[in-house]
Order: sequence, then structure tokens, then C-alpha cells
Amino acid sequence: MDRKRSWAEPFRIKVVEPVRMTSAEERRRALAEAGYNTFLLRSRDVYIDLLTDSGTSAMSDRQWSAMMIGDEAYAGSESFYRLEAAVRRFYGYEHVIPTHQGRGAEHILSKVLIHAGDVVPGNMYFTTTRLHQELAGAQFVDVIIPEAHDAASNHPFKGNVDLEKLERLLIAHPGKVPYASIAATVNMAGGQPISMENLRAVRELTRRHNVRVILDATRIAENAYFLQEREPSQAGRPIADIVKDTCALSDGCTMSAKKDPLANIGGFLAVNDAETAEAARNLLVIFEGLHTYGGMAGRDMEAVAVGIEESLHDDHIRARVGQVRYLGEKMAEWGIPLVQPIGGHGVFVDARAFLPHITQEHYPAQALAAAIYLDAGVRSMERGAVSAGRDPETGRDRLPKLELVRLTIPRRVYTQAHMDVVAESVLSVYENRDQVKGLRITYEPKYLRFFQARFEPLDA
Ligand code: P61
Repeated sequence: MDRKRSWAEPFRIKVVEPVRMTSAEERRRALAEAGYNTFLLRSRDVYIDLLTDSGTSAMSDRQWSAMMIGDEAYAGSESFYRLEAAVRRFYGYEHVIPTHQGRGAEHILSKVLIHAGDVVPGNMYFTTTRLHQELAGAQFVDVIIPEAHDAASNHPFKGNVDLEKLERLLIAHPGKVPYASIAATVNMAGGQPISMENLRAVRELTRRHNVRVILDATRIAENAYFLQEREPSQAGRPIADIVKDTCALSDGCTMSAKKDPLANIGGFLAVNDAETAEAARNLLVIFEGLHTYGGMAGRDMEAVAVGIEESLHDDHIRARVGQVRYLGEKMAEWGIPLVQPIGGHGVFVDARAFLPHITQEHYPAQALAAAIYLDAGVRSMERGAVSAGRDPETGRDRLPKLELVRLTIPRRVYTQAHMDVVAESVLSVYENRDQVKGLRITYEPKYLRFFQARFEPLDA
């Protein structure tokens, strides 16, 4: 008889942080005070926090002890050299420019490589990445495969680039494409991977047009896990080898060390070309800090250096993605509409299918995130029309095909029991879905509006 053999997290818990349960009345008040925006809730009012996997990981005992030897010298910190060595060893890039977090790297990179009137193709937009490209004068063009915009499609590599679309763009804009902006995994598509084969084709195509490939390597270990699982040429290879080979197909990367690398803050830009590195280091001193800390404390750089290594252990990444999949499969079994396949860092609920009675103008995903919070204090995040923002030219709402709520799983933080509570709470909202009302905006900031916008229910 083939008996199922379960596996468990490759760690045990040494420190715990109490969380607070709230009453329905407390949650109603907190949500109204937060303008129906989960970003504006206070964390004390949240029971299970699945807003983001960014900076919310539990660090290991090795990371905490490395922090004690952080070298806080203003210049020439030993901690920087340890970080630089880790990036070179595990990702393979030559020049490492530390930044306070991922968007710091995006800012510097965009300013160095983009000229006004440029066009930047990429496998779906990410909020901060696209904004920095636009602020530097470029137009972002989405060249991801169409399946990525279809929540129900089961394509195994929904992060892949549509090569014909990319080629047409390269031909149409000679000399105007500074780089292809390639994310692994693709956050806004639901944490979906790009295959090695597709990335290699992107590399070859862009090389013919003399265009760089810059990776968003924020969740590259999770990407590698999917390749190990789904791409025959990568089957059985260690995650660390897949990651290194992925990076080798690019000219550089931006990294938010708050995700894969298991740190609470930090990031870097890494490139192979000395000239780009020099220009970046020079801008760094204006916007981030000296080139041997770039906005991080020495101890932060230590935590990142150790975290990079830990993030590439096969047993770590299997448990990490496995936990996300556990939650997703449970919800899918109950008929809750989700982005398929389940992604690497979170479960993405299809708010259009969940709330067909709310039109996109009334922000179904925002309304659903609010309703999920009300049920049991689980905090999630809108990833739909509010996140997409307005077209800078027309000023009109960009209405993306994907209107999603992201239940994002922090690394090494929650247990299977937490996942069960989350799934049961979303199910209870699903069973009462016709009671969820749409929202209207009452306040909207100019940039990245989803962080600080306020809403009220339509019947208010
Ligand atoms: C997140 F609602 N992600 O997923 P920084 N690239 C990629 C990211 O996922 C990313 C950054 C660059 C966050 C935090 C966040 O619209 C939002 O270290 C693929 O956060 O600066 C960040 O890295 C930027 C949440 C960012 C958002 C932007 O939760």
C-alpha cells in the first residue's frame, strides 16, 4: 500500500510573538478608521497578517547572530564585503550596489539606464518598478504571454515573455530600449515563474538587438523551485544552481532583500558592466548612502548575506512554496476562485469571479480585502484596479484584467493551523459574498495610490 508520507518545515520555533484576536466590533471600527484600506490598518488590529511577504520573514538564529557582528563603519564596512561576496557567489554578478530596499535599486537603475522617450518591455508591470521607469522618462510595455492575464489558465510558466511581441517592440524602437525588465517570479500575475528556456530565448533575442536584460530577482529562489518541479531540463538540479544559471542569462538585477533573502530590510542593484556600476555608485551617494552601505546598517547587510544562502536551501524553498500551496489547494477544493496555478509567495483570489455583482469601477478586490479582514482579522492586499493606478497620459483608471486579492505568506512565520483559519475565514466570506458592497474612493494620493488611498462603501 502506498501510504502518504508528510513532510514538515525544516526548522523548529525558538522565539514567538503573541498575536491579538479582535472582536467583530473592533474590526468594524478599525476598518472604517483605515478608510477600507488594509494598508492603513494598525498591525495591532490584525490577527493573521498576510498583507505581504516583504520584510516580514522570521530570521534564523544564524541571521540574528550575524547581526551582532555588523560592522557599522561609515565607510568600508566589513559587512558590505560579506554581502558583496554572497551576491557574487550565489547570483554571480560582479558589481554590487547596496540600497535600502528594492525600490532604491529600481530608482538608481532607472536613472542610470533610461533616457526620456525610451520604451521598457517587461513581463507584466510591478507598481514601484514601472513608476521608477516612468519617472525616468520611459514608457513600460507589457510583453508577458496572454495566459498570464487569465486567472484560470493553468499554464505552468505564466511569467513567460511573448517572444513575438518582444521582437516586434525591439524592431519598432531601435536604440530606444535600454533593457528588458524581467521578473522572476511575476508578482502581479500571482507569483508565476518564467522558464529557463523562455529566459534564454529573451536573452538571445535582446542580444541581437543590443539590449540588456535586467532581472527583478526578488523571488528568484521561488522561481527556481517551479523550474525544478516543472521544467524537464531543470528537474533534480539544486535550487542554488538553477538560480545561478537564471542570473547568468541577465546583465544585472534589482533585488528586494525583504523577500527571498529573508531579511526585514535591504536590497541591492547588481550588474556585470563596470560603467553602469560606476554611474550607479555615483547616484547612490545622492539618494541612498555611501557605496558600502547604501541605506542599510552593517547588521542589515549581515542578515541579508546569511539570508541569501539560507534562501537557496532546497528544503527551505520546498517548505516555503509548499505552505503557500497547502493554503491554495484547500481554498480551491472549496470552490473559491483563485489564480491558477498557485504561485510562490501567496494565494491570489480572483475577485471578479468571487464578487461578480461588483463592477471593476467599484473596486471588487479592495472590497473583498476589506470583507476578509472583517470576518476574522486576516489582512490581505488588493491587486487590481486600485494598484494599477491611473494612466499618466489620460489620467483615467487603468483597468487590469486581473482583479485580485493577495493572501501573501511571510516566510517561516505561520503554521499550518494559521493557514486553516485563513482558508475557513475566506470560505465564510465566500458563502456570504452577495452581501459585500463595492467601494468608492474618498482620497487618492498622486503616486502608488493603493498605499494611502481611502474608500467608503457605496451605500455609505
Ligand atoms: C510586496 F503593494 N514587493 O509584494 P521594496 N519588485 C518586486 C516586488 O515584489 C517588490 C519590489 C520590487 C512588495 C512590497 C510592496 O505595490 C507595492 O523592497 C517583484 O518593497 O522596495 C516589492 O521592493 C520593491 C507592496 C511594494 C506593494 C509595492 O508586498
